[in-house]
Amino acid sequence: MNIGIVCYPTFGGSGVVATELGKALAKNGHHVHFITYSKPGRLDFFNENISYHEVDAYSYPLFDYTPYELALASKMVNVVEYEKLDLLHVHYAIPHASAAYMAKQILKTKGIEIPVITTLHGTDITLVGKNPSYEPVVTFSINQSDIVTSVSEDLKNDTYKHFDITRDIEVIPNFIDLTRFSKQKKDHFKKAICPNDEKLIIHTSNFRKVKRVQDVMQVFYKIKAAIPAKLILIGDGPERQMAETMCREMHMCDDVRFLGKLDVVEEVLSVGDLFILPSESESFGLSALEAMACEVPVISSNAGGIPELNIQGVSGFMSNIGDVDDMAKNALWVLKDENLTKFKKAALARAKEFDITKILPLYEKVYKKAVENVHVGV
Ligand code: GMT
Repeated sequence: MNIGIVCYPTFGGSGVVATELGKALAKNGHHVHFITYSKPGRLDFFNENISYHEVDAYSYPLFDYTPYELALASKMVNVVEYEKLDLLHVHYAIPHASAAYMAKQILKTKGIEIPVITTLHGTDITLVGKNPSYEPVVTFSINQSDIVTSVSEDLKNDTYKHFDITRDIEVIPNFIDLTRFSKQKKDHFKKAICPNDEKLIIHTSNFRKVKRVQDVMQVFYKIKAAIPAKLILIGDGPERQMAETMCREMHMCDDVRFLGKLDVVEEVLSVGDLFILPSESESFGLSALEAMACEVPVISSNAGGIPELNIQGVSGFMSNIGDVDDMAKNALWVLKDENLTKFKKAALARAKEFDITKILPLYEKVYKKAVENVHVGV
């Protein structure tokens, strides 16, 4: 198939899922056209089945806000028409689903029927989408998509709760490429970070408020009070300064490293003993799945779709949002030498259930259905 993928090219989870999906589809023989405003981070290689179309949003002194959505819709029209796409798959509703709706209507006037598949990822529903500034457009564009998927049951339920949705939403969970995310031998790295065999705790996020990075610092403080441990934080965002200040005030700077944004997360995860994800809201928790694939058990909150991934007492533990005492207690239990190996194995076993080879056919099935329905005029 000739597939158009529209996504954010940034480090965020939805962009990662869209890019990895496109790469896997290309490997399976489809031609994938990425349409976005800059090249996605994980697309820095040549593949004959992958094309990249940059959206160039022309600005003008009159505009206080550049109308990106219009430029995106125009680019979609152009690519669908000239590359003869079979479908458009847009990731993250805002503004991709409404731009796709507009492109679809324009293409209709040219005699081209293009099915639009919208995948909901999380904050497009739980945080941003339900804001009155966007809600009517999000509701409309979800209802107008040919097929809608969400990355967890919880996100699907949230979508029905917050929007007046009149159509089915299919759940297709996020996935992991185990050929990339698997434990690598990085003993020298572990030795450099943990010279005295300390336990290594890892957190990865975009450091937004929903991630509750302050809880990561609190939990680590409590772990460190009980056993020798180090903390690595990967990523960057608005709460990083707060976390660094907390780190100084708690006198733990010698044991905490902020690595910023990193392409090779799997190399760090390979030497981790425990992953912390205390989010206030999380539709799925892709970062936790990446950790589990590298044999790192997860201490998390029980927010959103996390319980669909992390199995209580098996791949790690979940606590109520903000319950840092319980998180620290569970972390210390997992980190006990007699328990750790069992949890690491269980984390990997759970991750294998989300292997991309199992999830890719679900998307291919959706694509087939969307294209068939368009041809029979459903
Ligand atoms: O985590 C974020 O805030 C980024 C956001 C995104 O869309 O880029 O992530 C969301 O989508 C990911 C991929 O489907 C999910 O794994 C994350 O759980 C979800 N984040 C939230 O719901 C907060």
